[in-house]
Formats: sequence, structure tokens, C-alpha cells
Amino acid sequence: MAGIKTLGQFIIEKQLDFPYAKGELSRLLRDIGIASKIVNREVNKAGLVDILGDAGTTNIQGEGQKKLDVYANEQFIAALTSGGECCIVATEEEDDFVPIDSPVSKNAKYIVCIDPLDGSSNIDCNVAVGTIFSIYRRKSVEGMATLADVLQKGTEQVAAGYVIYGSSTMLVYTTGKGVNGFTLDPSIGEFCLSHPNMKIPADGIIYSINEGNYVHFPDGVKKYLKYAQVEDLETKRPYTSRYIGSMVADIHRNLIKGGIYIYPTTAASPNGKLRLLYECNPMAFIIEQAGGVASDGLNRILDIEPTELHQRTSIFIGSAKMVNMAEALMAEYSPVATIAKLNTNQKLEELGVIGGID
Ligand code: P6P
Repeated sequence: MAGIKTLGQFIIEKQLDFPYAKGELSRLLRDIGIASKIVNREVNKAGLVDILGDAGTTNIQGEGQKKLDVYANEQFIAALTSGGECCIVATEEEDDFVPIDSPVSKNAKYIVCIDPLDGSSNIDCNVAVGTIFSIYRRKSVEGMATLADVLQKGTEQVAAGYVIYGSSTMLVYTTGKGVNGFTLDPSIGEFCLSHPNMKIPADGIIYSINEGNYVHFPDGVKKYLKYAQVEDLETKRPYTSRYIGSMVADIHRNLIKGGIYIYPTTAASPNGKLRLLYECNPMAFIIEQAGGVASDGLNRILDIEPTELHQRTSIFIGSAKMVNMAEALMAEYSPVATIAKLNTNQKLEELGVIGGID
């Protein structure tokens, strides 16, 4: 068997892809890998120590914070601070962005947007959870980086990745030259290359959506679900419904097997539930690099112009043929929903409600 290649060795090897790179991005990815191993250790023994259950605090989303959420957030911020390559962290667990102002970060040029522990409501029942991260180069050239450095379109990402803490722990990332997956070998404490050059199948038979919200789905989504459930041997329908309730786990499965994950607008989330900066943009970058498609039903996710830190978007992401079909049905049956959202946000911004409705 060919020798193992660790994440660190792979990053250095791929650094040659970026002649101008002086190793900063490599060190940043290494810092994220280290924090992931520390978080993995706690996630894997969550049931054994008093780290389960609520931390008694809530984040800006008004969501009860699980102790592991808070722990993971602290670990990533600490690793990014001591690594010296990051100047701002935007995290789901903090109301505002976190400027990194440490002696070693004086010349830091990277921005990290992160969901430290996505799907954390599943921790108590041992369902796979994940970390999702997105990396930008700062636009400003002097002084402290600002919100403008964080609010960049997804097309500006220099890297993106996720860690899935599941039956095994994997780190999957892209720097815009394909997608590679690394599995943690606990016996040596290293992420080892296990899934080189990952590609999502162009078509699939798995759809992933919380059908409990069916009544309030846009008509285009309802039409897509009915399309998925019709008997048609030639197109391998009815499809299979798989919904874990953990975005990283659902999308990782679809990356391997093919499939579509949809979180559309619902009554509770008129603008969608998932966050653009640290959930949808990184996942969209990865899936596009693997040959898939990611949109909000109408617009490419990576082209959406961010207006505020925790803004939400609906998301249709996965195998190209499946997403294209869902988009076609959205265009035919729900153009109003999309236009209504755009108009609502426009009106609210004219009234000074920046960033539209949440
Ligand atoms: P619902 C977890 O809270 C999350 O952000 C994603 O990981 C997951 O796919 C989705 O929300 C689940 O949301 O409304 O179906 O419980």
C-alpha cells in the first residue's frame, strides 16, 4: 500500500500550486486541522464528561448553546489566534466578528468565517456533527481589518472546508483546485489522505429535506418533491429520502453517493435557515469544485453579495442534474417567492433595515 500522506504533507506539496504563496495559507489550514483534532477528542467522549447539555447561554441566533458549541468556538479562535495567519474570525457563536489582535497576527492577511459545531442539537443523540469553514484574503491593506473584509462574495474564497465528526472523523477541503478528503487516524493523531480528488456524481437518487415544513414550502419545492416520488424506472424514481438534520453529514453523504440537499424558505425562516457566510458559501465552493451545483433556487450561492454577518439564504446543493431540475421547477412555479424576497429586502433596506429580514 502506498505510504500514507498526512494533511500537513499534502498542504505543503500543494503549496507549489500557488507560486506566490509564502506558506501563510498552509499554516492557516494546519491551525484549523489542529483545532479540529482537539474538538474531535471532546466530541468523541461527549457522553463521558460533563460537556453535554446546555451551556446556559444563547447565541445571536437565539439558539441555546450546547457546551460543545462554546468549547469548539473557543478552540478554533485560540488556534487561529496563536497561528498568527488570521486577522478576523466571523463565527456563528459570536454576535459580532472577532478581531484577532495578537503580537503574532500583526501581518495576518486571512479572514476565517466558521460554524464551529454545526448540527450541535444532535450531539446528545450521538448523530454526526461538523465544523464548516471559509477563508478569504483581507481586502483592506492597513490597520485593523473591518466588516467589509468579511462581507465578501463566495467567489472570493481562497479556501473552504468541513470536518465531519462521524463514525470516522474526516476533513474535506478545497483551495480552488479540486476537493480532497482526509480521515483522522487516531493511532497517530494525523489526518491522512483517504479521498483524493473527490467528485460528486452528476446525478443521484437521494433527496435531503425536512419535509415537516412541506405546507410552507414554495410551490417549486413541492413540485420537486412530487417529481422525486413519482414511479419512473428509467430515471430511477421514486428517489430515496435521507435527512440527518446535520448539514455536514447530509452533504458529505451526497458528495460521496450523489444527491440533493434543500433548505428552502419556510414559515419559520422566510429567508431560509442556513447562514450564507459560514455554512452555504463554503459548502457551495466545495460542491462546485467537486462538479456539483449550489444555488438559492434562482441565484448561484457564490454570487450572492453579503450585506450582513449572519444573513441567511435558502440553498439547493448537490448533484448537477438534480439541482438543475429543482431550479427549473422553482423558475416555473415559484418565481414570485424569489422576486418577493428580493423586493422585501429592497423595501426594508430603503427603510434602513440593513440586511433584509431574518
Ligand atoms: P431543521 C443544524 O441546526 C442545521 O443548521 C443544519 O446542520 C441542518 O441541516 C439544519 O439546521 C436542520 O434544520 O429545521 O430541519 O431542524
